Amino acid sequence: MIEKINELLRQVEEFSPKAAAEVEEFRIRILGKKGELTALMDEFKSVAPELKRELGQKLNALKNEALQRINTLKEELQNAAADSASQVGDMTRPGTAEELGSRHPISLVKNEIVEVFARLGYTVADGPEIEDDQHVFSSLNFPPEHPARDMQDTFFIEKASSEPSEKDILLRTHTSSIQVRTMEHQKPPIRVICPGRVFRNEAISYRAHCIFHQIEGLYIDEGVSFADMKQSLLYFAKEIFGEQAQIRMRPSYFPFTEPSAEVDVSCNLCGGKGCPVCKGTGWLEIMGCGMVDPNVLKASNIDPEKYSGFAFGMGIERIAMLKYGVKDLRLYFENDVRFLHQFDDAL
Ligand code: 2NL
Repeated sequence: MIEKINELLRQVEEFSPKAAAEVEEFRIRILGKKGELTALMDEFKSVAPELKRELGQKLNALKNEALQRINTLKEELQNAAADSASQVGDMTRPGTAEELGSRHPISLVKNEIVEVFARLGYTVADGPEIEDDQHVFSSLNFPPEHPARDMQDTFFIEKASSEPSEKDILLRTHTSSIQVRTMEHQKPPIRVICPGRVFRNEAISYRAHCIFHQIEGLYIDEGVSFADMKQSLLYFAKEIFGEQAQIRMRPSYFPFTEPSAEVDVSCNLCGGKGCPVCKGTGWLEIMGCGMVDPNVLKASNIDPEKYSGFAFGMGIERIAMLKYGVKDLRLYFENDVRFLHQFDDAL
């Protein structure tokens, strides 16, 4: 009898049906009124008393194992059938909703800035990230010995020699190269706004990154003045930082503009009284600007006797930091959804 029990146990363990109907057949064959286990139970009644204990335990174990295996197999096969039916079947079942993403804060701020200048008649221009020496440095009046042309500051893709060369191929370090290309292909009046990624060989920290985003603007026509620039940039500051915003200009230097200035906006946290964000000054630096240097116009075949213009440039990360209180630049590049979802409603 013990062999019969072991043989049945083996059958139960090895049973691997393909359909629920096979399981029911198996159940009847083993556990049914005329089933094999039922027959063993009858046989058990007449075994010798000294064997009853051991055989009784074995029989019970077999019965439990058979019941459990049959129930799990039934359930598994029914679920599988339901799954495959639902894949092709009921088209009216509600779908699973995909989680919505949100716009990156850099894109939000870029779009906002572009829209402000679009209202002043600027159109967006684009250009390559991989550039040549001419469009990034030479045409912008950078002297050959300027530190920005150094290997230490710029990512070169092809460098002809240790000296600056017309043949050098590099990652653009500012989006001014887009404006140079615009001046080459378009006659004044020119009014373009140029957003894009720029690349500088810097150690990464909370305040510096090797990739960041800039927006530059360029306006060239007959009789464009410093006063025009100041009024345009004041309008920009009020649109981005609020109607109460004031600007001030401090003298500065860029190779491509003369005169040049840094633009500060009144601190919107303390209203100009002085706080930790503006380091007690009441002012925050937001961009650089200036009147386009005659050498830059000449390099792109625009007559500096006839035309004048102004240009400005700002870091999008910096504007977004001031607008949203972001304290660490690296957050923009890590794409942690806990950071990104804070801008869900900023659309
Ligand atoms: C800054 C300063 C500036 C410009 C960018 C420019 C472009 C051309 C000609 C003349 Cl094609 N100037 N761009 C002018 C002044 C400042 O950027 O601090 N940017 C983050």
